[in-house]
Amino acid sequence: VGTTAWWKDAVFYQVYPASFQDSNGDGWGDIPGLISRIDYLHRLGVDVVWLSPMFESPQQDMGYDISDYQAVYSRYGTLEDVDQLIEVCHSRGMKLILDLVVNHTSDQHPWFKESRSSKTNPKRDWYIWKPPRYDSAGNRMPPTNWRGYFAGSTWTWDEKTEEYYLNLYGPFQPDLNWENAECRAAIYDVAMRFWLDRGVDGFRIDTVNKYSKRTDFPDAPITCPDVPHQPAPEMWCNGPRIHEFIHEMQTQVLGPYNAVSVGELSNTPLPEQVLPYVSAAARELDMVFEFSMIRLGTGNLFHGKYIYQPFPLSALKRHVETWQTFIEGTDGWHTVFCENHDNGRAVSRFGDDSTPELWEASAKTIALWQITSTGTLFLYQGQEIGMRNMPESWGIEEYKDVESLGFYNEVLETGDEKRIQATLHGLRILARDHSRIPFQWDDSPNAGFTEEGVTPWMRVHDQYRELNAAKQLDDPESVFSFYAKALRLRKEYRDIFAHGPFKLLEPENEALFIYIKESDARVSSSTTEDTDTKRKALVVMNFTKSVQECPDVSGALGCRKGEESLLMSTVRSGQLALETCDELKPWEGRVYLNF
Ligand code: TEU
Repeated sequence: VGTTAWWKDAVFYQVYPASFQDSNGDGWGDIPGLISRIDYLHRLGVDVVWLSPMFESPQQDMGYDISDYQAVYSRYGTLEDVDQLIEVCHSRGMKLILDLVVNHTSDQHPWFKESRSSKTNPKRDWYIWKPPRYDSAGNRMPPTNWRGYFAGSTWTWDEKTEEYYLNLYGPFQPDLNWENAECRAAIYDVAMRFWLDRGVDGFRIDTVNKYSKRTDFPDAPITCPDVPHQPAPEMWCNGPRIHEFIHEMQTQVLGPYNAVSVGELSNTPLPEQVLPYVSAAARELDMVFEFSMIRLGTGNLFHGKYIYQPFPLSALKRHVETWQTFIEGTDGWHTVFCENHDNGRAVSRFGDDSTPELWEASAKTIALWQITSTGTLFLYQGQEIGMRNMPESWGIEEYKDVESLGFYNEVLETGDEKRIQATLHGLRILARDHSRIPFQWDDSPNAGFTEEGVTPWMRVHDQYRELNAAKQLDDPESVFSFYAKALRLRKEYRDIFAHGPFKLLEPENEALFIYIKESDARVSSSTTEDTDTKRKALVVMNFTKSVQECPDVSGALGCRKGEESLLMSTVRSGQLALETCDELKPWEGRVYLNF
């Protein structure tokens, strides 16, 4: 009922190929391994698989440094494996989207090899080259004082042609020059049409707001006087031509192929900045990831990102409220997510994994929060079984991520012991590595991720014998079973959960997270539309480890006492006696309906 695009109700699931399932015993996940697990995803209720980069790459940023957009990194498999994955997904009524990484290539990409070969090479202008500056003592300096995402300057000196090239990320990730129309045309052809022609259904678009930089390349204000390079996301985020470029990508490629698109929109904290990307009339993107909520706990995005900043529940609720409501009354759409490959695990960051009981309760309550939220729902591999951050006891040698190590090595050089310990503490909560340890399938050696006796590329969590999918699949009370059931209910009550307007209650309450979701008449199958009998849900979640008083449910729902019904509870069945509903157990979540 209600003509809404398929991707608004679809459940997306991000697979990080290196860590999902190894099929050939090299300790590295691969596409045949993923294919062997598609039925598991189908059973969970996944409609679309988002596969993080599996392209040819030197793997210095886990495949977000691509050296050939039309080849598959050998440890992941072959082009034929991808064709088979597309076939297997489509045969189950599922879809597949790939990761489109076109802000930069690897420095090993032929385009860059040509561009750096000489100042007159036809592809010189496909990347961003600038002559050096010199300080008063005649020392060579980068063109600007900008700091990149992995610590250090955004400029790398190239001896051969004696110029710097721009790299917002690692020196091995030179930025493509989107000002060059020939370069953009090649991106659309080589990185996009090639895969759409093979049957891929769309893209998650990496760093989607960074293609248009300030072309005057000014220095950034000095905000971190103790380091030579300054945070400057305003120099390359949401730049002067970004909407022109994204609109061009839509009209030239995404639209003609009817490809679904979800953009990664970091450093864009204002709704009025986000709406232009997702307004249907603008014909840019279908939806975006906005990062304010998931960034909670990180310090200053750049220099202090891994100095952990505790935050109150009210801060999380305010971000949720902003992003649950900003599309109301507009032709925009949004996404719901709390995990991905760039962040620590939700149950460790926003829940409580300090005891098995609190871990299970908070993992389920996080599931309730996600599943009752408006927008397209994205799950990250392992979230559905409550996978946790690496044990605190693990040392820095278990962290492989170029960003984690960039920040750690930078602080190590300062010799500031206090800051070093603070950075390690922050990494133990926030590092991108936590979401990249091998998927815990079962209690066999290496958690069933790879064969016994093989050393996986990252260490398997010590707790895999207790926390694994096999243990949960047939337990009706497990985190997995809760997700599967809740996903079905999200579909059944899509007018309320996936589409309905959000209203936060008790915003300053630092223990309870309570909101009302109403039915969106445009997609509702029920006929009663007058306001007081409009279908509504009340979501009540205890975000603490202590018992809390339950609010007045019928009052909040605006219905007569006893008319409300309990749709979902995170408490194991049999433990919840309705007559004691005036108390919420630690990390208990409930969803009531007013019908
Ligand atoms: O992330 C872009 C991005 O902004 C993140 O790098 C995030 O801001 C961060 O972790 C630094 O603060 C995308 C990919 O998701 C990430 O894995 C890649 O490392 C990055 O782009 C470069 O391609």
